[in-house]
Amino acid sequence: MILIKLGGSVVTDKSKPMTSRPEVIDRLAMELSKIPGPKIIIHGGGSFGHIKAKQYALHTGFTDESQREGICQVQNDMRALNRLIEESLRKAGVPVASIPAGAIATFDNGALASFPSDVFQHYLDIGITPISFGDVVMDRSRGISICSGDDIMLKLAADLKAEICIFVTAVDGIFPTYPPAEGQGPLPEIGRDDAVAFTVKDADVTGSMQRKLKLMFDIANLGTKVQIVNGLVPGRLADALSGKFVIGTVVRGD
Ligand code: IP8
Repeated sequence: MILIKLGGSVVTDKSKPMTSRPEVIDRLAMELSKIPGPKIIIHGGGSFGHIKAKQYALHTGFTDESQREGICQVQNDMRALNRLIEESLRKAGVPVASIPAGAIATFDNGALASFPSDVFQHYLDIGITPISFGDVVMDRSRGISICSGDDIMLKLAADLKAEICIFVTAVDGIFPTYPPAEGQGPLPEIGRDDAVAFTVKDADVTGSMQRKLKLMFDIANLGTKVQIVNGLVPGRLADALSGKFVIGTVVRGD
């Protein structure tokens, strides 16, 4: 089984509220449709999730009644983005079923506590591609949390023993320094002990690049091949899916 995360920066323009990238979504859906075999698609929030989640401080738990409006808005916006991606995949011939994390997952103190991965397996068993996404979820001790698409990736990779996890981003991979030096390519491979000089401080509501990378190392540690590819370059995802060499970064387990 292949797990694919379409990052929020690929499927949306992160700088403009509620702005999707329909041409990119359609092309990625087409690339995904060419690959036979079981796959699960997860997507991030981008400008449909992070902007309002931050505004209403939803990542800090349920602390104020005024957050109710924010919870409903962000859940609604994420479903709107999901609908666009779902429609695009269906148009490309991929039978998909949407499984929102907010409806099935619980967190406890900011960490994933329950998630019924078997539901995804049942859809796969009848040849339907499940699609889920980062969402506002109920938290047993804090009221609410933001579940990242990356949290879902780790859980599904572990429970359903994914062979390959592909993180589709808006960059070529992980670079040794940030911002990348002129003409510098991405690291072809990265391990937990390799130093990367991240300078980007404004992490979004689901954490910094370091946190995302830590989750990727955790997935790689399961024995799953983890690859980061640039979804803005036509054909990269299709090539990665078919096992061809692509520019990108492979994340090594220990
Ligand atoms: O972009 C975040 O998911 P991510 C989802 O995968 C929300 O971290 C609601 C901000």
